[in-house]
Amino acid sequence: MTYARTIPDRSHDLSQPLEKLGPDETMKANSDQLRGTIAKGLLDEITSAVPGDDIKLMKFHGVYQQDDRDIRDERRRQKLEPAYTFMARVRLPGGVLTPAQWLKLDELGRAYGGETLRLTTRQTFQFHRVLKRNLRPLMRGLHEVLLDTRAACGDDSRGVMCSVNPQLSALHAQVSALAKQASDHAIPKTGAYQEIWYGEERKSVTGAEEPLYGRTYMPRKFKIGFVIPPINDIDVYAQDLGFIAIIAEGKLQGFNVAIGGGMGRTDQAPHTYPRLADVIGFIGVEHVLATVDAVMMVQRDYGDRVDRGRARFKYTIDDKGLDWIKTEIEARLGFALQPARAYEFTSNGDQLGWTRGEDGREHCTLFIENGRVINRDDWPIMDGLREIARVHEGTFRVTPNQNLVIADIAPAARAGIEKLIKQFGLGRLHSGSGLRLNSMACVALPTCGLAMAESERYLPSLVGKIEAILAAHGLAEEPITIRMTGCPNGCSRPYIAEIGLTGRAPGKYNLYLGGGFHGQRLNKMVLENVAEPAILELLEQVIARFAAERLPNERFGDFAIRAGFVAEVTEGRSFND
Ligand code: SRM
Ligand code: SF4
Repeated sequence: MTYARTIPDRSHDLSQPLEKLGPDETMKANSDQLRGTIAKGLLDEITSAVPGDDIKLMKFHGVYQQDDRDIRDERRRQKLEPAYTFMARVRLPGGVLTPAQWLKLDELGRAYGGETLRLTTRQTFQFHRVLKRNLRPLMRGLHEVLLDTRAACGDDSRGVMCSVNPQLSALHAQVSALAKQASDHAIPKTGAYQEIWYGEERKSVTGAEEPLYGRTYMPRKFKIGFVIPPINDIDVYAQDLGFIAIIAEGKLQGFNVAIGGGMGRTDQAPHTYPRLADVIGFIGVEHVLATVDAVMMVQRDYGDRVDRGRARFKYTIDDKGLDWIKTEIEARLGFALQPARAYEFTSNGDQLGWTRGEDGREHCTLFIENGRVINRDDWPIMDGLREIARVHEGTFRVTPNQNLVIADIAPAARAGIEKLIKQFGLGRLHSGSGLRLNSMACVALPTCGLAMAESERYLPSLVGKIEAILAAHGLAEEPITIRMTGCPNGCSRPYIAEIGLTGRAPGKYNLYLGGGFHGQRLNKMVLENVAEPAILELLEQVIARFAAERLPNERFGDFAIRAGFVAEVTEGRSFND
């Protein structure tokens, strides 16, 4: 698809003077298009941290400064600076990568990332515990295999998601190519990244260095995703801008456009809330990039630049009104959206195990619990995947549920891959219960600076206890979505799970029930700030009644509402407070 940006840049014409906006706006505007003093700070050997605003600016480069929270207090007692390291997030539109790229990620993870890789809920990889001095070698290593970390974080267009959908080979190729194009199109264009990380000379540019973003970039992060029904694996209603593929007679007709999804909220701040996206119309395939521009420009121009807590697109839409926003988008597009077309979702999970695409190629989706790729004592997951990457001739796809598809396997090569899966025990990964196979946890402690409670390190054991209850009621195989986070920010999209848990304090969680099985309905809080015994006690009651009273094919989340465990949940948008 070719598309030339023609819409005039308005970003320097902010609605208010810079000094009246939030401090982050001044920081961005004064950063010399994301350069700041990052290059200098990387060379300072006195501290393992970077100074001041560079911490925030580095996010636009996909890098977060963190410290090991497990030893934070001990270091403070010893009067040592915190154990600073960095998280680096790869930009991987649609989660597709080659075996050569896998091997490089594996090598870099072993060398600089604590011998582990983390698959994320937006289909990419994170390296944790990278020392400051290793950041440049890491970035250059990624560059060798045409990967980067640009805009993986920051107030810009984040990692663009795309359904993995192994069976629909041709459609997947078409839509995932669009996701890649959208990502390349929407990320910042500043040369800062190449200068800082690859050591390139600054190039002179004619005109604005950032035609779309100007000096102040977006008011907040902006998330785009493409979904191919019937599997809503990307949770399209959680995206700021979602494209829902409309297929007729096996051909891509275009996309329904959904706007205004988002998960983040703050406890006891009812003006912050998760929100599901609204479908506002249909566009042809040729209008995808123009729609990306139009929607981003509306948010760029009208998003809240004073209060970051209200700066996501969902709040702009609620403050201005959906019709008003739609009119603004259409004005920038220069045409009216067509009426939305019919589509249907059936689930938001992954189809695990082997599937065959319409072109005869084989695909194997492996369950990777909470996306953690690591060698455990008796279970060398990282080694196993490296061996597969050494012989595999297709691609890998990271799924939005933190799982991994070994994709595009020629039928003759299947036996070899199966042998390796068996040899390294990777098949063990998908022998779990229906609950475990539909579980997701965010990273949380010890690296996430915002975590209030454990998530990735705790969910597997909690799931084990719920599994025992399910098994006692004959429901071990029942697919139920459960998602946990260490704080209310919602990184594992817990507010659309059938069972959602968000951390409040060490060992304490809010429990949510009633989310829709295909991501169509927000759940509702049923217990606030409680520990494991209370969580298990309530779940025992709901599960026992579900086993006894469910209707044919009734989902756990639907039952929790019908049985009255969850009050007042409406289809579509609903708020938790
Ligand atoms: Fe997230 C911040 C991890 C997906 C909502 N998220 C963070 C940070 C960077 C913490 C920070 O700001 O210091 C976490 C880093 C932890 C660590 O140590 O690695 C973090 N988010 C993650 C990941 C790795 C979770 C995971 O276990 O997979 C996911 C990486 C995605 C990626 O590859 O790009 C991740 N985060 C999400 C999602 C899910 C999604 O996008 O589909 C959401 C909810 C959707 C949304 O944005 O509304 C999400 N993360 C947040 C928020 C709340 C934003 C808000 O609007 O309020 C924050 C906090 C913030 O931005 O201020 C946050
Ligand atoms: Fe950290 Fe909270 Fe996101 Fe979990 S949900 S990774 S604790 S910001």
